[in-house]
Amino acid sequence: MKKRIVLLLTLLLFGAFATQTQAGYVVRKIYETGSDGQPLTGTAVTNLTLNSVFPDGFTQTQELTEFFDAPVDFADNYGSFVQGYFEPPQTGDYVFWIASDDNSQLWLSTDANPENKKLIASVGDWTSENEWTKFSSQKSEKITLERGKKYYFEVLHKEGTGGDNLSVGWQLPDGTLERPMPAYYLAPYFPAGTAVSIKTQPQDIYATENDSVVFFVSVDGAQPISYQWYKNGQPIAGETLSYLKLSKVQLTDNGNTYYVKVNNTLQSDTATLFVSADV
Ligand SMILES: [Ca+2]
Ligand SMILES: [Ca+2]
Repeated sequence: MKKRIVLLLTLLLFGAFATQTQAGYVVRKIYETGSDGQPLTGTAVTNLTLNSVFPDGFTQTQELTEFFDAPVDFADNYGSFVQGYFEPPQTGDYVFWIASDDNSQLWLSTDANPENKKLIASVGDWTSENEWTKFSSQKSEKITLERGKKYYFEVLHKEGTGGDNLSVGWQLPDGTLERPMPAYYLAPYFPAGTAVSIKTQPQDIYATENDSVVFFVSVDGAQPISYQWYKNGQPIAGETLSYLKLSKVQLTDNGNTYYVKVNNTLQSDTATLFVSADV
């Protein structure tokens, strides 16, 4: 198992993402100033949400790429707010975790509609970065999600002083723990009516046989957004997420080409999978 993790990390670092730093993303809105023009003090989420600067008066934004893991020790006396969608890779029961300094809340909708969101996990104090098990409240109940559907979420976070961090992770139905969660499962929130455009194109991947790889596309625009991946010009049955995971690629896959059609009209660049022997 350890060897596989090292292989995967090596692949992530030197293979799949060697030519790009972005693998899906969400936007974190930062609120540094309250309605009185003073620093936004306090450690409670309500110090953010009950201030009239919320939600439109943010002072800067950050893109969380690669992982759902915000910069550590970014500042003091600020709030942060992330809206987006999870795209589950499997149908079944998921468990979510949130870790943060200071307080935070993770809200998840039963579908793509923000109105159906419910609080599923929270931090009422503080944790270290990626410290997932300090409080029982950090862990959600089991939640059944369907592959191919999008689930709206919100993360609310408030930093007072001292250390600060924020991250979200999950366990897949097959038991795989991804804490924090890779960003290719995430799509950013855009208001209804926002036109669809490709922000990051699929990139060539250089793999070794038996590696698992992920092609992905980052698309801006209002949901619902649909995807269909193609291999060597032919649609791949069931591959209708914003990312395409290929398990255990083989030498016979070397040279295969992949692209994705977004909303059945917008075609991405074509990326090539290169597979070399495991010597
Ligand atoms: Ca701080
Ligand atoms: Ca703190």
